[in-house]
Amino acid sequence: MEESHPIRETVDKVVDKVTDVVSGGGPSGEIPGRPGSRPPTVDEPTEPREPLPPKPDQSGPDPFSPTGQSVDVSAAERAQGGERLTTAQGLRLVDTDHSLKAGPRGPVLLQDHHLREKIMHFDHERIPERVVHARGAAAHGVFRAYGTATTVTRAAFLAKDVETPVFVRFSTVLGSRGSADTVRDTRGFATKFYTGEGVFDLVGNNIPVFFIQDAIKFPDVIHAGKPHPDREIPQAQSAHDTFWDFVSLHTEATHHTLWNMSDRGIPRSFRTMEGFGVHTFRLVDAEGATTLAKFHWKPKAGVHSLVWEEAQIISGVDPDFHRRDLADAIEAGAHPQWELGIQLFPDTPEQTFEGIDLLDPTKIVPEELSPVQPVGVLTLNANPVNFFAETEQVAFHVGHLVPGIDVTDDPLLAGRLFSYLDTQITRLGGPNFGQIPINRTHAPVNDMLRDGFHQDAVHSGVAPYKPNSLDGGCPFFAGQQEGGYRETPVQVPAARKVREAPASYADHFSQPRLFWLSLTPVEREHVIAAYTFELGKVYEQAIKERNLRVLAEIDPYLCEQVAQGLGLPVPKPVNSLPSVEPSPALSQLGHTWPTTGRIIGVVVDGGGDLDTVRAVRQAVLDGGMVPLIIAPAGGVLGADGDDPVTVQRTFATARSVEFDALLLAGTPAPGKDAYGARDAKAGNGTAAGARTDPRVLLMLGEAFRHAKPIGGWADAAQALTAVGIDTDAPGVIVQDDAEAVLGEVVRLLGQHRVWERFPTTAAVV
Ligand code: HDE
Repeated sequence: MEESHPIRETVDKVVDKVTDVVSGGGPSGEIPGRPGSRPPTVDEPTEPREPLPPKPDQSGPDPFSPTGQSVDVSAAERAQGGERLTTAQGLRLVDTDHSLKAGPRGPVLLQDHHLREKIMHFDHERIPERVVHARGAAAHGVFRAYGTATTVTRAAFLAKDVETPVFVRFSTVLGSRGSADTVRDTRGFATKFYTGEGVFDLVGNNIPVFFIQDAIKFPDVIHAGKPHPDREIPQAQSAHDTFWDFVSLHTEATHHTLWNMSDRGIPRSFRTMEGFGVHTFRLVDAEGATTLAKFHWKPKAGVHSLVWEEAQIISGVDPDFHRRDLADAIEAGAHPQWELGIQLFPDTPEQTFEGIDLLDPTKIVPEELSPVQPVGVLTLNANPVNFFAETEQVAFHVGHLVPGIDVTDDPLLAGRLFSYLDTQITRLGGPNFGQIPINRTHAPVNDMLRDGFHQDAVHSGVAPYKPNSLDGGCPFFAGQQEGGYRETPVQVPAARKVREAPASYADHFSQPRLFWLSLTPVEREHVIAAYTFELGKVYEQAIKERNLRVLAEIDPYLCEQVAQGLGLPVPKPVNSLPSVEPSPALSQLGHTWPTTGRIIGVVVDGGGDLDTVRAVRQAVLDGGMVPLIIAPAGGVLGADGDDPVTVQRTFATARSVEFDALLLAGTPAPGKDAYGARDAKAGNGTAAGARTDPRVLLMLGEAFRHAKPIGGWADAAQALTAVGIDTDAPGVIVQDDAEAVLGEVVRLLGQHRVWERFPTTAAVV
């Protein structure tokens, strides 16, 4: 479905003006990844021209004033202007490559104001990265409400067919800004809705529970997860002593940790992640009646994860895997979509549902007990124009609420309500971060807040206080009818001041067991492998043993298998295993999903039947997927004909992990660079008798191990046999008819992986 972003039209018009110089058409039908909106020339350009517009798939923050007033310029017009290089003050410059010197070999002069300004600005280009969630990627989009939530909330943006612009930022939690995307970690899923009633931020994660039940422990859990403070290793991962020390001493972390060790900790892409608001919120309808609710984002593409070996290879081969995937998908027109859903619970004084404490953020409510009811659809349809201005400077806050949505007394949420404003003071340099374009509300602002660093608004009037007479008493309060926000007058039980948690918070193991039992055998194998890997990286024996004791409280088989991998004795559980009902909805397997935006690698040799390759390539594009041609060398194939085929990857640059499925147009002979000194992946590739390029064999072996569909035609069977893959193995399709092969491969892709390739041990079945 094609959704249009509000300022997309303007950008499109600007782009139209330069279509005569832009090679190719729009984004669809093209291979994503073109770096600019106009291809470069080989020679350094010599003719002055206006700055280039953004690419057609990109869009900046909507044009609103610092006080939420609409501004009648396009985002493109708010970028740099003029065709000549200037200083920050607009002074035109004749040179920026040489400092002002007393002679060509003389000392640099202090009077060089241009050098001084240029270096001063550069010296201050960086701002502190987020203390958590530093690594992220974002996109613009639109949220369209179904109207199904109006029975429980008066939030105007949830009324039928209302369209609200949004900006969504995905992130990892532990790593620094430059860390790899595919590490095992929780992912952030933060959405800024620019509603007509003010900004609403839904700042969630891809895991529905959290490590701790009280915000006061947040610095502790993060200190434990971050790299060790002495050597600053390891980066962006939990496989180290301090993390496992913490989670085994605070067993409330067991549920979240188990999710991290499951496939949810290594998503295939942001597009295939669920999102969760985690806390219980309070919805308020037009009459003031309240309902408790949990928010869920359901990806239309289905929940899909990497396998661990893939994740590790990608960390080296393409550390930007997730951000590239998101940007490429949007550029290719495969706009990712999620449905927003809510689970609803009666707002009773106990704030529990079926015995589950709704204020405990380490607990879920299984969908089988309370279904997720869809309330609208989110479509991401534009990439940011500038990463720093938008993705880096966006500031989310759980306290950005709109009428109809209120918070509850979850103590973790309370800490967050303080934290998200506080952190921006350091990160974005003062209290006016709400005026940075990406953070600007689309609702008029009249707040009586004044001055401060980076004040962009020019406030008029002399009486920013209330009541006043000098400014005519303005601004006035809003009654509820005018959209005034009123906190729900919830009854607070009479109590003593204590530093204590409610008794129900002491149950740390029933829901981890519920999650474990809800997984399919192959998903459980992955959990066992993840614990064994991570605890295997722990140095201290005592910490490993303590974590095995935690696993004993979840499941004996899980504990025994991990203990076996660690070479340690199996502890007995202290408590009897809780009896719980599994929730099949928690498994990622067993469904079929759309394949839009999936990536298919097509391995070709230099010669061969190009017409078939062209036809397959077109069929992949027509199916909304991305074909990447992998050949012995770069450039184009069939350059002398009318329809040359551009090569996207070579045997030297390609690695199986980039592709969701592989197609083999025959068996390519060793390329000219297929020898170890040039490309170690090739090993001794040109050894006498080698008939297939060894890099292709490596790709096939990995794709097979990672349970990806593999198809082939012509003499493809030869390469498969050379690497020891049975052509009758599950998910291996070799036939003469290439398009039939593609059809079957795409069908298998709909199930995400060829799961039959992962036989499981009998005991977990
Ligand atoms: Fe955050 N968290 N958090 N968090 N969080 C931040 O805010 C914090 C928690 C989440 O893309 C920070 O602007 C505390 C739960 C996301 O910009 C900071 C506590 C959940 C993002 C902060 C939590 C989240 C953040 C760092 C415990 C899921 C990235 C920079 C009480 C429901 C947003 C910033 C983005 C970011 C504090 C727990 C999600 C320091 C104190 C639970 C997705 O304010």
